[in-house]
Amino acid sequence: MRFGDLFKIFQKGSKAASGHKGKGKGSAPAFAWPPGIRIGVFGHTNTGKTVYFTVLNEECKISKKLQISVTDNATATEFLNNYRALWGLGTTSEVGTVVDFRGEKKFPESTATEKLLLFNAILDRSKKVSVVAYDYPGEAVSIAGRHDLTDKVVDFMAGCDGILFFYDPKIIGAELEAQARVASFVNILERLAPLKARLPIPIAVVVTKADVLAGFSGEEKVTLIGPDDEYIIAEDFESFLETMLENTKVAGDPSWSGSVRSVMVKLKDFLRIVIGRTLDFQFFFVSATGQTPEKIGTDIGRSLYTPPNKMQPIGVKEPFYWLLSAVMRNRSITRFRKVAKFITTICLLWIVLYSLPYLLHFGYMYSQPTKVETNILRPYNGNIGAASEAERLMIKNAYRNYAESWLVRTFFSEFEAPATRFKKYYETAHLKGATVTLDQYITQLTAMIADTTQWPTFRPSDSSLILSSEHKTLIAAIEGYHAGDTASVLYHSSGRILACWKFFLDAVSQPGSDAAWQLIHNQVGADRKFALKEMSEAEKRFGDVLLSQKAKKEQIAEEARTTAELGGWEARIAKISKNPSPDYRLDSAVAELEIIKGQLDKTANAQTIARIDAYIAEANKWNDLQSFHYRIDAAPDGSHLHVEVVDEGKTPTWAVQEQYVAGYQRGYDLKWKAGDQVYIAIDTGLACQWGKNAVDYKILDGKYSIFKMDGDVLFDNLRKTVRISFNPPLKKRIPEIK
Ligand SMILES: Nc1nc2c(ncn2[C@@H]2O[C@H](COP(=O)(O)OP(=O)(O)OP(=O)(O)O)[C@@H](O)[C@H]2O)c(=O)[nH]1
Ligand SMILES: [Mg+2]
Repeated sequence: MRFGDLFKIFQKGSKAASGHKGKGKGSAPAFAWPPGIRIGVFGHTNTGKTVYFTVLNEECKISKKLQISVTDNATATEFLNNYRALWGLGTTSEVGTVVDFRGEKKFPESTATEKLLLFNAILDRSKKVSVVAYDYPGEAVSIAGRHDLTDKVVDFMAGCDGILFFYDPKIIGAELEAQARVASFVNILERLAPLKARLPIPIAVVVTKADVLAGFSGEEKVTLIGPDDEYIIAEDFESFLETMLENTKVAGDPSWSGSVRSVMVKLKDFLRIVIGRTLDFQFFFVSATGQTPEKIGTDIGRSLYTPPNKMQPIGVKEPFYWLLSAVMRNRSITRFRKVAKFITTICLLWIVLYSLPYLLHFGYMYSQPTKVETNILRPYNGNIGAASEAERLMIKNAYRNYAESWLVRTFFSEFEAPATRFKKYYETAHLKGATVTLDQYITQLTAMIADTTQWPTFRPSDSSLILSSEHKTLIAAIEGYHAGDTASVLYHSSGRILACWKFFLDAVSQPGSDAAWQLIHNQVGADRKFALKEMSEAEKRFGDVLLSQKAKKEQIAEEARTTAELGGWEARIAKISKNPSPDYRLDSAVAELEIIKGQLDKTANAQTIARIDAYIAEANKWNDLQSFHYRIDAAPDGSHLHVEVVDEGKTPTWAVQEQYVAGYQRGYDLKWKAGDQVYIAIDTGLACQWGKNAVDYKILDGKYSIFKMDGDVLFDNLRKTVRISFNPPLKKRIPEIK
């Protein structure tokens, strides 16, 4: 089969697949028709329908191409009666016997009632189909007047799988009648496919009684449109006519050519409707009798003929065979198209279903958490520490919703773990900063406990314990963590530290008691037993130092003894010098030395008084503005600082437009006096307003705030540390009693 042929088949198939819904379309059908391939023979009265069906049945008994076997009694009886009449076989029935004998040959009477013809047809000995055909009085389709059966016949035709239009060439001379017949068939076609829509079913013109046409010579004239000319059906009527007449079969025989032309000209209104609207079209010339019957008289409206002596049907099977083949081809193509459509739908459905999760995930869900995160953190330069609690929770929830969504868990599980990590990060982001800060407080407290000179002062006179402002601030800060969520690690850790601190204070206020130290020992041991896992390194060190202090306590007792032996005030002076706390050395120590000075004998202890005075003078210098030189040893990458010293309670103006960076060897200067506060602003990006609206601030307060600048300065929100060192070191500038 050539590619072109294949294309044609598809075009034909597509016609059948689309549009034709004749049977039972819309409202409930007015007439019920048996199932099977419905073949309509549309023919006016006397066109030879009844004779055709009879001869067809007879012909197909012995044919290989098309076999017909009648399936119901009524049809069999109808065929048999007409057959006997046409072939001139009579019957006589006596009791028990039926005998054939030669009878009068005659054509059947004009059909008076409808007859449903049911039979099975076998095409090419392989394809078996049940066929429903219909014989009826031709008047029913006449345009001239209404007939009882008109609606029924029209209904049958409208639901047909294929139609044969029977045309009687004998009426060619009757111009009006010929036109009326064409018009009534065009009516039917309009019902099948209104306007210019493609005709959904195969249609053929069957010129019956072709034996009366000049030049009709036999089988080779039966089918007009040869396989090579089929394309012309898709063109227009003029081209069609021209091609048909040029056809060698026709052209070779002038009288036949004339007959074909006159038939086609009469049918032009019909052909104009059909040509160009279908590829399933054919034109047949058939004769049921072969020879032209002899006229024997006239009846109302028609001449009477007698069938020829020998019935030699020509081309009777062809139209039926062609029509059934076309219907079946269309059916299989329709089936194929249905399967193709089904597969296409399944494929599309699969594509949509398969890509839907991807579209949803990558087109929408995937970007949701990062969008929320970016939008919230943009104003803070990406610093979560600067975001509020609600904002942090919003980001956390966005990641949680993403990670826990059904879609991600089902189809994109590899994204679940990273999203969960982000969620966890934002869950504890605030805690991380807090943990770092708490650890710093713990480390400071550990340093105080480690250094006995920083212990709270115990006054044996009234057994009172004096806590420095540093002690108080630090403990208050740690107490701040022992609030809120009682299940948090911070709550637990601060709780343990505070408990130990209480025991430590008891121990300090009972210098001679081992029991108090034993309690500390027990407490630290218990904490480690139950909570070692959640202890930070800082807390562990805190415990270590507390435990070691029991041993130190012995040492202190020893020192105390030695001091007592050395004599009162010298020992007190020595103790003062040992205390490294700037607050103590610059304030409390001065007050204490004044007291000692008052107790000393001016002449006997003149030298000592001079030493004390020198010390006090040095200490007092801190109350005046002094210059300090410092360097920034380390700071977060790309960051710079702004530093402003203000009087207590004042706010910085950030008027100095300078940026201080880590590693600048020449260092920086500032002027400071006791009570001043130091504001340090840190900027991490390029945007800089000389300290205004900085990424984070550190305010150093307290009377000797400058000492807080010496060493690590933690920026709480940023959770980054800046290391600053003074030159000369601040501790070296604290006066000593020489
Ligand atoms: N020349 C010729 N005449 C035929 C042929 N077949 C039928 N006729 C004539 O046409 C007449 C009508 O044939 P029918 O088969 O009864 O026609 P019909 O279409 O059934 O007519 P209604 O039943 O009235 O609708 C016959 O009586 C014959 O005279 C044929 O093959 N050749
Ligand atoms: Mg009839």
